Amino acid sequence: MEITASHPLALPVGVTLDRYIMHRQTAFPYATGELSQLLRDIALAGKIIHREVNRAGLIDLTGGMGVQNVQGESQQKLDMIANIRFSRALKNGGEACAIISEEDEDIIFTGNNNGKYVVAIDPLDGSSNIDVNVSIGTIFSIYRRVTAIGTEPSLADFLQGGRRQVAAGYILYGSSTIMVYTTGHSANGFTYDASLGEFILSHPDIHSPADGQTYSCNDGNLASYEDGIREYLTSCRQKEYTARYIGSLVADFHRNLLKGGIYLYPPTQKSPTGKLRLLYEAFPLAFLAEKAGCLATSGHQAILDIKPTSLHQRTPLFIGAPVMVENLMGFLR
Ligand code: AFP
Repeated sequence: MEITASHPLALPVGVTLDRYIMHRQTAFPYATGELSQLLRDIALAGKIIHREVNRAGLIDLTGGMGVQNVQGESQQKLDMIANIRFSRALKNGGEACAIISEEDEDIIFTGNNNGKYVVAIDPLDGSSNIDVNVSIGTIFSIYRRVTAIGTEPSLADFLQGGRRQVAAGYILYGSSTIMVYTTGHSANGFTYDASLGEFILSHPDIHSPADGQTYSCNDGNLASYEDGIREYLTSCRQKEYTARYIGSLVADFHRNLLKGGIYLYPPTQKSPTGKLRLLYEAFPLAFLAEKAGCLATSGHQAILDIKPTSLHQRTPLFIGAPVMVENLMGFLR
């Protein structure tokens, strides 16, 4: 059989996430493999969520639970399922000693007090989009614990500050499922091939465009934005930029990361300190963004420089192409 250049067999399957993680691990002589295993546990839970999201409408997984989470937001069935899947994967994996999740008020102790890491996670972000087949995502952030190994982890393990993250990333369940993460070096994306059950390296060493012409914010909140933000948005319109807002942070962020753009969630009257959560939304995306050449700010300081004081703390967030973020900063007083 002749295998031409366009024949499917001519295309290599590529590097799997497992192989990539193993390869990266060998680049660090003292790495013991625990962080690698933790990333694999997260990817495994991501595959399970991919499956649940894809059949949600068929097995009655859409719709609300009729209860609110700790944020006062209505909890969807898939929110709860994703929370259980990730908590279970991290508990069973054995590397994480504690977890915080958007869905739980307090620290979840995994019982693995010998684990070196803690994980902050938003198991399913953008969940108001679940019922209408719009992209949603998981966001995660990993720290090496500061409390002694073998003891019970504490709040201090989670309030270290964004620059102390050892890995962070997201899984976007969109037109395809993709996991993008960094361990503090490059940012890399792995697209899920469901037929193989593998994440395959599809976006190596992501470098985001320095500038862009897309802005993403909830225009319905315009009246309650501060003047500087309104003026910035007016300038975007005058320049005939494109407005794109999915209402799923991961999806909006991912698009802007690849194509160039800015995502804005400023303070509003309803959410005067911002809506998004610092530990499991802003910190991980800011960490990843900086590795890909983007900027992330609260309007007053770099997101990664914010000193966290509580688990579910909120922050305003302006994140994306550096030229656009700097331009926006010029409008803030
Ligand atoms: P949900 O998970 O409640 O849908 O919130 C999603 C989110 O945290 C983030 O993903 C969106 O960008 C943002 O909130 C959307 O908020 P608005 O609906 O206020 O624009």
